[in-house]
Amino acid sequence: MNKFLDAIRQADSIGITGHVRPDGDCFGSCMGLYNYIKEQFPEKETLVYLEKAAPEFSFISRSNEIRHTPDEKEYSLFLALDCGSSDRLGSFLPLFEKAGKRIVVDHHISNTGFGQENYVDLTASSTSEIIYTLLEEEKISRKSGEALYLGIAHDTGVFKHSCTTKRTMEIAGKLMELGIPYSQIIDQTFYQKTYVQNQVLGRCLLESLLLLEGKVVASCIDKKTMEFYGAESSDLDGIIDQLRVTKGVSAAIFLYETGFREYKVSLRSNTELDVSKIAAYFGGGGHKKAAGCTMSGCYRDVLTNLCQHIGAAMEQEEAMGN
Ligand SMILES: [Mn+2]
Repeated sequence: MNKFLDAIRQADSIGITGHVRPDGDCFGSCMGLYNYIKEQFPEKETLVYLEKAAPEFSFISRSNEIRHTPDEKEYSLFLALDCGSSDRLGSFLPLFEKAGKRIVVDHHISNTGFGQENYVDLTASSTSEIIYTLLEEEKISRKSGEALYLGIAHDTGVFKHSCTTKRTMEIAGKLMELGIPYSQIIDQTFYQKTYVQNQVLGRCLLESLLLLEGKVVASCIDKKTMEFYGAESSDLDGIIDQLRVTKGVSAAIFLYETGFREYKVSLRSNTELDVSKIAAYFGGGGHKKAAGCTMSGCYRDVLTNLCQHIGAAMEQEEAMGN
C-alpha cells in the first residue's frame, strides 16, 4: 500500500484541481485521478475543480461533473496537480489552503513544494505519468486510462519531446491495452483544427518573412485580421510550431496583437540559441527552446528589436563554436 493511496483512503472528502488555463496534461491528470477515485471509492465525496478547458477534451468520462467556479467547501484532502507554484491554482487556491491535508503532484522543475506532501518527479514526462505510477495499475479503468493517455500524449507532443522516456512509452503501451481509442484521442485533441484555425494558420504562413539571412522566420497577426476570421487567441496555438519546422531556420518568431501597439511574442529555437534569455530581456520568460514575452511598439519596430537581440545571440553562439 502506498502513502498516496493511504491519504485518499483516510479522507472523507476529496477535492482535485490543476492549473489555470488547463492544458491536456492538467486536464488528463485531474480527470484520470478523479475517475479512479469515483470508481474505487464511490462512498467518498469527491469533486474536481478546473477552469473551462478545450471542448475537444469533453469526451473524457465525467467531464460534465467538473466545477468551474470555487465554493466554500472545506475538504479533508485537496490535491493540486500539474502546478509548479500555488499561484497557478488561480481562483481555487483558497480551497487548497483551507483543506485538512494538501498534496501536490507535479513534474515542473520550478516546483516550490507548496504541499504538505509533494510528489514531484522532474524526470516524468507529465503529471499524468506520475499519477499512473501512484495508482494501483490493475485497478486503472479504461475511463481513467483515456484521461491519463491524453495527458501523456499532450505533454510529450505525441511522444516526441525530450521528456519522453522508455517508461513513458511502457505506460502508454499499458494504457493502450485497456482498449482506449488511442488514435482518435491524438487526432481529435492534438492534430485536429477548426476551419478558422486552419485559415488563420494559412494566412500567417503565407505572410511569414525570412530574416537574418534565412536563419529566422517570423509572422504576425493583427487584431483586425483576427476579427475578420472570428479567431480567438486560443485559435493561434500551433502556428509558432509550424513556423519552427521551416527547413533551415534556427529560430521562429510569432507575434499577435493584443492591444493598441501591444504584441504577445512567441519564440522558438532549433539550435543552442537560448530564447528564454531573449524573452527575459523583454520582461518575459520560458524555456531554452520555447519562450515568450509582451512587447510594445509598431510591428516593424518590435520585429527589428527582437532580430537585433537574436542576431547578437546567434553571433555569440557561433563565436563559441556551437
Ligand atoms: Mn504537465
